[in-house]
Amino acid sequence: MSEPSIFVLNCLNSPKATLKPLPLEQVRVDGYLGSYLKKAIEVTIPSQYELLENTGRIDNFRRASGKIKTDFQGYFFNDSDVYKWVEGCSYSLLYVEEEQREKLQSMLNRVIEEIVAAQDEDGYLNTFFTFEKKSQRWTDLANMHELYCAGHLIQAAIAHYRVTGERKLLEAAIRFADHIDGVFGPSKKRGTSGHPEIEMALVELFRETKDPKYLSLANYFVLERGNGFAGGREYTVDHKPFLQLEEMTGHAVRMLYLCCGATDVYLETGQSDFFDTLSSLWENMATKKMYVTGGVGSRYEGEAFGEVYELPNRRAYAETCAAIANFMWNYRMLLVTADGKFADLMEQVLYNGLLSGVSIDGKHYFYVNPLEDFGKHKRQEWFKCACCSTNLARFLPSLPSYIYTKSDNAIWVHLYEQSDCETFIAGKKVKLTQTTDYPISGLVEMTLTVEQPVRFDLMLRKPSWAEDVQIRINNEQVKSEIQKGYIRISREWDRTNRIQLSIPMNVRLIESHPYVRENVNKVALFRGPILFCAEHVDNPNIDVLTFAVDPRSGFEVQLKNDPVLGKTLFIQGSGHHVLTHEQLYKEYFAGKERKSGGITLVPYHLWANREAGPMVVWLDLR
Ligand code: FUB
Ligand code: ZN
Repeated sequence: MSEPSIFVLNCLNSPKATLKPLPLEQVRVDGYLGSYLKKAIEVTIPSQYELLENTGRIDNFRRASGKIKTDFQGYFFNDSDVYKWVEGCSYSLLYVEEEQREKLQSMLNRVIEEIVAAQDEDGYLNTFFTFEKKSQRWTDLANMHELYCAGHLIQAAIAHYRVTGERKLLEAAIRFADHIDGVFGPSKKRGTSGHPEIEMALVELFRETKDPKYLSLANYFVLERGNGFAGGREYTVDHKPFLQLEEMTGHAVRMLYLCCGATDVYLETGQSDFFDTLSSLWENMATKKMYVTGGVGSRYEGEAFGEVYELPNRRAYAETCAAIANFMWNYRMLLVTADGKFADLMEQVLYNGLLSGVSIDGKHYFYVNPLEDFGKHKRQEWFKCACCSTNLARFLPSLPSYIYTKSDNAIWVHLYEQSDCETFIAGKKVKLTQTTDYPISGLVEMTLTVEQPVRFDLMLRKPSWAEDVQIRINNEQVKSEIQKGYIRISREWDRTNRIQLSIPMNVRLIESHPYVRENVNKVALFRGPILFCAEHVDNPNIDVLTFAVDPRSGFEVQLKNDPVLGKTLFIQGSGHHVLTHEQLYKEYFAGKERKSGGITLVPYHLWANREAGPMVVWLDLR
């Protein structure tokens, strides 16, 4: 067997990577997140293959290679959906038994054959810019997504090569990357993409091939922003040079993909001004522009970040792609810094504004993730712009990557999840197993096995929301030191060690900054990392939108087996219901009639899987 080497990000040799990812082959995930992974492989990936065929996305490649004569179908950036699916399907091959692997492999081979056949002699590959549109190549970088699609191709090809060892798609991606490198640069055609994405892809291609020209090109594309080549607009993050950015503005996915790419460049080059810019952008987003779900991009108009504290609930945009991008950026910042605040945010967005994007059946999606609704917002099987659905198809199969990392003399646990991993620390083979139903309970039983007694650190994330995390090692309570959000356990480990972690999972009431005017005098309920909401289907006799919760009467948590949602936590609270008037405006009257009663809440990421009806996250306070 060859050395495990399948990384989503291979930054083992990146000078600024404090933490190193573990290869996917060394991690098995089998709990709450594992159920999403399994569904992605069994349902999402195969069903999306059919949709890619039925919506003409794969035919666009057949058309470009001259195999069929039809019109181009759909949006000009539809190639990217196929590439994202290839990336997710490639990772999926790792986790399945032979029969399923053969099925996935044959879908993948068919798609890859069509992609490769559509490539031009000179390496160019984009099915929109063929035939009569050929002369328009690279003429509208601000709007036409050629570099964006190229980025997704490169990422898909690297994933496919890493999983299968087959070079066909990788060679095509390299030919296209070389073509791009031949066109763009400071002394060639100047330009940068209206939709970032190519930057992180080129850095990964540098990591894969070791050819420094790809890193230089990525660096160039980041630094060429602000010179008007991508439209000069805030929307395309071309209004200022990257190093002068201070605020998260413009199109959220574009902004976040740029931050991911710039962090990747920093991981390799260590240019400190990159990191300073990224840190202040992160502060701006995490403290002033992010929903409690971890979702970002509050405006429909331009799918964009709003002003500071502009976080409307019903009109929240919070695109699923932006949640995925937020996770991806925080993961990169975590690799640089080993600071738990980034892993906290990964967890926050994952369990709330990201998993909300996919239905419990694995084949319906949200593009937009509001925090309040009148009952009209429903999951869809597909979208004309399918960016979010296919982004979920590529992201979910990469989940095992984010649970553990290692550093010179430590193994790190970032996410609690039934799982195990194997790696070498201090030259010794180490196996770590987590047995837990987290986030249903906060109890995590770990077994750490080493070949021979050896000294190293076990770094366990202490969620910032958990006051008092208890740890027992081999049945003894231990005192531990906290280092940037991680519990550091430093010792010589016996061959077998039992670690028990108890994370308090009490119901927590969260309020927002008073400048988020919509949330004044309201609270949101969390239990552990999970944000709850109230849906009409669990509360048929009350109006959830106007219910006022009374925190003094306490909350009860129940684990129930819901026919649609499966094993699910519900929170019961009580309060009162104001019997409101029907008029839009009327003379104020203080002595409103109130009716006491209860309210049931369900994890936000599970909403809209059952009967449609109003939903609310921020509850009025009694
Ligand atoms: O433009 C490509 C993708 O489509 C963006 O990332 C999404 O926001 C959607 O507009
Ligand atoms: Zn999207």
